[in-house]
Order: sequence, then C-alpha cells, then structure tokens
Amino acid sequence: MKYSLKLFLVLSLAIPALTACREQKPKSNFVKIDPKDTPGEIIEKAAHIVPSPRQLAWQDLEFTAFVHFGMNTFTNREWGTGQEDPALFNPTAFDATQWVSVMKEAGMKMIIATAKHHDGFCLWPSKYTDHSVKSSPWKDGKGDVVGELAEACHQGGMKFGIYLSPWDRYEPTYGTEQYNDHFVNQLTELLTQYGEVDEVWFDGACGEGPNGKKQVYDWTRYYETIRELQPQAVIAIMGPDVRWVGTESGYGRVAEWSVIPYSAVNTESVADASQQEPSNGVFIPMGDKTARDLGSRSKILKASALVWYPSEVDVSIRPGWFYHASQDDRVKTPEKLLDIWFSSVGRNSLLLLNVPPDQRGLIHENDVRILKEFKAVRDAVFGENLAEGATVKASSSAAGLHAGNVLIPGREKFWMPRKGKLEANLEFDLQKEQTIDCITVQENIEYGQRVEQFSLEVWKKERWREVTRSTTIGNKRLLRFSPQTTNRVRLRILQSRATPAISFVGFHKRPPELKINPGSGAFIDSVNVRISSDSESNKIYYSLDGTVPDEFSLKYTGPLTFEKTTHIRAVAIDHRGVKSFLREATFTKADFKMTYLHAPSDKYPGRDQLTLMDGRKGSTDFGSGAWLGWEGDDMVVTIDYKTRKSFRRMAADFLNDTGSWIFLPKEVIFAYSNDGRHFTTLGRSKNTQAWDQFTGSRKEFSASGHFQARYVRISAISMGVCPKGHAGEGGKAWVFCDEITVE
Ligand code: FUL
Repeated sequence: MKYSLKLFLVLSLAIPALTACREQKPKSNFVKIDPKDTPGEIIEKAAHIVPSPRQLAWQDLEFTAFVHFGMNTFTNREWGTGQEDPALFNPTAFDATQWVSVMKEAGMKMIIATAKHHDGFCLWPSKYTDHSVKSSPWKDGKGDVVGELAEACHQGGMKFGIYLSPWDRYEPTYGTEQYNDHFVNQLTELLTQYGEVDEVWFDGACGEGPNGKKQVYDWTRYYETIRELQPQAVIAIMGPDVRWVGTESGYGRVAEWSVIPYSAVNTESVADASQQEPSNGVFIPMGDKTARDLGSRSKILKASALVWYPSEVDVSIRPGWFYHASQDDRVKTPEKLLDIWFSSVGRNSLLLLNVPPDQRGLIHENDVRILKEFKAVRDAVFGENLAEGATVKASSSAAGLHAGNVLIPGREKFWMPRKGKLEANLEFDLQKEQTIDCITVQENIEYGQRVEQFSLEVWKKERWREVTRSTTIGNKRLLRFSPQTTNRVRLRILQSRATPAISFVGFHKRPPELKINPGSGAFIDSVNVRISSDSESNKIYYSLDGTVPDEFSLKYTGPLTFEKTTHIRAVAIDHRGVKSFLREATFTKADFKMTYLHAPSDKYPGRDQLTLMDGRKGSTDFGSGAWLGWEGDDMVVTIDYKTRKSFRRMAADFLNDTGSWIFLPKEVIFAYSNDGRHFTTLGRSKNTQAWDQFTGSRKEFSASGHFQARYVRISAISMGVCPKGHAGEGGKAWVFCDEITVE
C-alpha cells in the first residue's frame, strides 16, 4: 500500500535568502524523478530534499521515551490475548508526574504512552469500548492514565505522544470495515481530549482479531484524521513522517540516509519485517533489517521519487517492552546505553528508549538509577566541547557562512564552503594540546543531507594522520576513535551531493578505559593482577570489600598479589574527574581438580595446570602460552568441585587457525554429574561455520541453565582429520582451547 501524495505536501514557507550569494533553503520533503533526469540531476534533487517542519521539530528532540504500560504489566506478558479481565489492571501507586520527572532528568524530550496495545485494553475511558480503565478497580473505574500523563507532560514541559495499536485482539468489529470507524473514533478521542500530541506511533505488528479475521487498515483515513486534528504531530513507523530503523536492538545503520526512494515508504514491508507471533507468550524480538542500504547513490538513482523519511531507533531499557519483576537486574547498563547512543543518535537517528513502569505504576528504582548515570556520563562526554576557543579555518566559505560558525550549537549559524565545492576542509587550531577520542558533526539539515564521505585527521609528528573516516552525517554523527593528543585537527569533507552545510563540530573525550589483567579466573598459590587505564595520568582506585570504589578507596600503585579468593572492583578517574565504567573480576583459589581424558599435547604446555581456567584469554597466537592443544583427539575435561555447587552457565573458547591445522570442534557438549560417572547434558553447541571461514579467529561455545552438581564435563569433538580440500587433508586436525568458564 502506498501513501497518498497529498500527505507529503510541505507546509514550510520559503524564507528569503539572507545574502544574494547564500543558497536559498530548499523547501520540499518530496521530489519526483523524471525518467529523463541524468544521474547528476537525480543526485542534485536528492541533495535538496529537506525535512518538513514537523519532521525537523521531531528530529531536534533527539531522545524520547516510550512507556509500555497496560494489561501486560499485570499479567507479566509481552503480548496479551484480549481475553484479560479488566479487573487485573490495578496500579497501587500510579504517578505520571514521577514518569515525567524521571524522563526529564534523563534528558528525554517526549513521552509516548501505549494508550492501547495489541490486547485492546484502553488506558483511557474510551466511549467506544468497555475494555478499558473504566472497567477496572483502579480509582473505582474513574482513572485515566492517558489523561494524567498528558497533563503531567504538558505541565512539565515534556512533549506527549501516543501509541495506538491498530491490531486489536479484543475488539469484536476487528476484521470488518466497521473497525476502521472504531479506530478513527478512538484516534479522535485521543487527539481531541488531551491537548497537544506530537507523535502518533502506529505499530507494525498485525495479526488476527477475536473473530479470526485480519483487518484491512484504512491508513489514508487515519493519517487525514491526524493531520486535521494535530497537524504538528509526526506519524511514525506505519506512517509517512518517521521510519522504523529496522531493528529493536538500538543499533542503527552506519550509513543512515534520511532521503530515500519513495517506494520504501510502504506499510506492507514494515508489517512484514515486524514481530509476528510470540510462542507461548514468550517475547520474540524482531529481526534486524538494518543491513539493507536504503539511500546510497545506487538506490536513489533507480527511484521514481525521493522523500525525506528519517529513522527512529526504538529499544527497551530492559529485555522486554513491558515490566517484568524478573528483569529488574537486567536493566541495560549506562555503558551499554552509551554505546546505543553512539549507534542511534550518533547515526542520524532519534533514540526512542522504552522505560516500562511497574505494577505500582512507577518507574522502578533500578531504571531510575541507570537513567541518572546514563545522563551523567553523556554530560561528562558531550557537556564540554574541547574545540571551544579554537580558531577555525576553512578551505573556502560562502558569504556570511564562515568556519567559526561550527562552534556555535544550533542550525542558525553554520558553515558552507563556496558554492559548488563538494570537497572542503575545516582546520581547527585548538590553541593547546587536547586529548580527544570522539567527534560530533552535524549537517544543517534545513539544506538537506549532503555529505557522502568525510574523514578526521590529527596533526602529529609534523604531518596529518587520519584517525577515522565514515560516510553519512545527517542531523548528527558521532564517531569514536582511539585517544589522540594533539593541538590541530582537520575535518575533511571528501564527497558531497551538493555544497555541504555544516552546523556544528565538537571534539570530546569519552570516559577513561580500565582493564584488569588477567580477567576473572582461578589460581593455585597466588595470582598477580595488573590494572591499567588508557592514560598514565589517570588515577586508579579499587575495592576488595564489594563496595563501589571512588577517590577515597584504595589507590592502585602497582601489581597486586592475591593468595586468597578475591573479588576486585576498580575505576579510573581522569584529570577532569570523569570516572571510567566500573570493572570487576573474581580470582578463585582453586579448590577443584581438573582431569583430561586425553592429555593435551606437551608441545603446548600452557602456563600451569589451570591454564584453561586462569581468566586469561589468549590472543589468536596458539603459541602464546594461553592455549592448550589436542592433536587428533577430542578435548574432554572434567572438573571436580569436591562438593555440590550451584551453576548457571558453561562456556569454552576455541581457536580457528586452519593454516596451522587448527579447527573449531564439530560440537561441544556441556554436562554435569554428582557421582562423576553418570552425566546429564546441559547443552550441545554445534559449530555451523564452514572450516575455511574466519580463519585466525576465536569462537565461544556455551550452554546455559541452572543446575547443581559436583562435577562438570566439557567435551569438544574434534574434526579428527583435516577436511577435504585442506592442504593437510587426511592428516590429524588440532583442537585448541584457551579458556573454560563455569559460572
Ligand atoms: C512491536 C510490538 O509488537 C511490541 O509489543 C512493542 O510494542 C514494540 C514497540 O513494537 O511491534
């Protein structure tokens, strides 16, 4: 199904050019390609497509919140059936103002609430169904989650959006034309009773209703209703303004174009790529569609029309979209969220992070803490622009659009080289030596998305050295690289679709790195542990009592020796006072016995009897001392813990170095026993990789599941002989393992 063209009518007014030489702002977010257009003309057209005013306002929000809350919160499910009793919905301490203050403090700019999820239960007292809060005991049926949240948002200066699932597993009219009326009625209630709505989120998941029928959605009518009632609202995912990035992992495309062929604006393909059916109520995350290139030259040259259709990255802070108490300790860490930030906001997308309230109707303490830490680390990295105070020189500048403008945040002031310059440089003299490991670059997207390739160089030892290079920029691009200490930096635009317009450049330093070496493992008499950071001037602090170390904890001055089982936690603090992420390791005094069915080859004796469990993962150099090898035989290792213990996971790492006749095992079998004779299999992990793939790499095999046992056994089944087609065909194949993990 295609969208109607009139939805793309642009509402922006032309703004007169400031100077005669300055390029006029393009106006349209849609352009037709004439079959007679040359490739050059198509590229030129693509470069002049711009966001509509509503798309631009949305893009500026950068970071928004999803709140999945509803019947599933109380049934502990991800997808309800529609058969749930409304009496189950009964939050004990619902407080929308808490949601707003938590999200605001986290730096989020809008909250999108699941007014109705697929189970059809409405969080507002809709006139058109009884399957809603009005049939629940909550506030004696007088409650209105949507109303309270909208009010708290508007009071708190937060934008407000709604998620209304088109798929409704409760509504009896679903699957008939009447449902389209019903849906428009509900949409109308939501868009007229709750003040300003800035985003309407239509889900891609679509299945059968209670009568077994699927619905033919009247999208055009839905869109027209929204345009009429809330013209500033963007319509996302199954809609014309905002595109689903194609994964729920939080990681967008490396080359993310906001200008793409109009044919990609297609609800059917979104629905196909969306989550289909959960098995036994177990949540299945969506597949990843981000491998598809959407907007490079090869795509747009074949298009019949082009459109501005920016990407939104939706991801949950927990494994599920809805709250489950069992996931309280699986809230994503600030480190993971920062990585997601670089890969979403930093890849020309908006980040829509889901934070699901619990059965009290509050955001759980763990999520609140993590969001605070995530904000603090973003402030530490991006709060200061290390380019501030720099002098900036450009290869050329259009009248009034000089290089220094890139240090001023916002789009109002920006730099543009002279008209027609598709390659251009900006050179920053930082005035003093600075250590940087990350750059922010922004295009002024009011002129379109134009840059196709750029690189960053630092001045070192009397010459320019490239530290990173990438493709698209768009609204914002963040790139990470290894720390560089320099006083001169050069940004090079290497290829652009039209004269580039750069609105901002920032240099930053990420939190310091910290490594504990070796990692967790076992030792016999004693173990020597080194802690290091990426700069010698960073201070390292550690604790041995389980507390989170800070500048008042033990200060690390050199290698530590432990003779007893020890758990260490450490942080590094740099000269700005910015802390690294916490690192920890456990060193266990061996109270177990390891035996081998076939002795490992004495050509590779390892370091000691605990080589396989010393926490030291080797490089891929099998001669490094970290690896043990078996020639022709299987590796069968049994560990006797002397008493019964509780475990949850086993893993083993193997080497693939076929040039040295070392192959991954065909299969690894993980088993446990209480008498050392009868073993129960915890899991079997098969190798699916062809022998001639990824040589020179390592691979972990593992099995998970809670169990109690005295013995564990790991059996890696060798290829036995080198396979057909290999130089050593028929000769004995090696299996190399460097580490076994039993947790
Ligand atoms: C998906 C839905 O099926 C999930 O439950 C969740 O709402 C997610 C944001 O979109 O399509």
